[in-house]
Amino acid sequence: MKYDALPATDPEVFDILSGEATRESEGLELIPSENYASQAVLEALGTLMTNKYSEGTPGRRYYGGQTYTDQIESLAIERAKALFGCDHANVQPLSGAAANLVVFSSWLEIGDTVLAMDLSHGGHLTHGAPVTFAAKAYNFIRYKMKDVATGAIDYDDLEALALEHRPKIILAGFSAYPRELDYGRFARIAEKVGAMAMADMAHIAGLIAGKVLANPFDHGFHVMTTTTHKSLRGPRGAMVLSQGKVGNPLRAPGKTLENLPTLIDRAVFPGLQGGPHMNKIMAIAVALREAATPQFADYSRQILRNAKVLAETLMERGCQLITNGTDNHLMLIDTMGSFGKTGKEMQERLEAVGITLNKNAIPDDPLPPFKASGVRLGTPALTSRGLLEPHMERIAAWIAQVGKGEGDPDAIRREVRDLCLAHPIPSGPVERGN
Ligand code: DSN
Repeated sequence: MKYDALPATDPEVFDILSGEATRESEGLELIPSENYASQAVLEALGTLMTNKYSEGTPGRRYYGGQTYTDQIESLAIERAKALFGCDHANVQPLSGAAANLVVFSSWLEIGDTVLAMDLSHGGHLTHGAPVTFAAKAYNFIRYKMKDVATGAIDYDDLEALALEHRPKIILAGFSAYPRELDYGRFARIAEKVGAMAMADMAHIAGLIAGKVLANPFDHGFHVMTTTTHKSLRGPRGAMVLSQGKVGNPLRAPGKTLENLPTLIDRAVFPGLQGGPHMNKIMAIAVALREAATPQFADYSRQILRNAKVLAETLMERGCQLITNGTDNHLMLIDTMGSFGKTGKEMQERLEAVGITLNKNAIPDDPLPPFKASGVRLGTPALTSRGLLEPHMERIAAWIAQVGKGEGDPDAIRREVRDLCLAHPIPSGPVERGN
């Protein structure tokens, strides 16, 4: 992309931007929650829509001058509803953590119980890890994988936990779980105990949009949260999607599932946030349009094909994968078990050859999270730059070489850069304009 004013106004900032552009262009991005937004998304993000305050929802704002903010937010909402098949979308949450808190605060009273996946078994920090505000406000009960070798969840145990603790929310979702969930079973358990069925699909929203993974709404879920920048490939933001009657509490007050859309809107504003970021909402609208195309469905299929080959080749080359494979875009390597190296050490050694991934806890990890016994990796960003199955085999070989301390790191770095330069990132280089 070309920049006219920035290099002259603030050369220091432009230098930092150029550095990041080089890093992204010349290195392989394997963090499964990261991706490359398209040039169209970046253009929408960098607009004067950032100038406008617009607390409220389309048609019900607190400040004047909302003709175009109403248009763009309504467009984003309609596109989100159509893509994911739901009654309502709130596109204002600033991040996935905020979106999850929106749902909790819309539905729960302080002290109420939530049943969610344990952090070291793949759940997310915001699903009740003790360090979070939500864990201080609500009572989280955690379920785990029954069998780490396959990733299987014992749904009879889950049902027994639900019957014992009577949660108000049962949360299905993850940030480090490589297997598909049985959403129908989750929803039936939620119904049995009168709980809301909530999915956090931040990692897999693009794969649901591309129809290569199951959509929890097709299985009776009431609400889903997602970020917009992972496999969905939009700007950094989030959405809360729900079933229910839009505007209902105005006619029939109360915390009922029918009223969910309005409870969620009110939890966003005035409950937790102020003015929405309209430039970001404009970019979300663009990303949602892109995600509804046949090309995006092809992209989603390729993410899964690439992940299968990456996982299989890693295992052939001596990497122990948690659950022994993947059904989605991500995988976890037990680096202590595979190479006697902590996740931190593997992350640093791989970064030195131009491969970025993140250290990650493995189930019931004895090491602290800043060291961790594993690394997490995935294929959405690799696939966005057009890399295919044969490239996954090469990448797996580099990771295994680094793990075993084989090969010349400088030579690997050169090969990684060559591969990257042959497959540019979608938004192209950062360049000076005039
Ligand atoms: N930080 C995101 C991830 O990497 O999974 C989730 O918040």
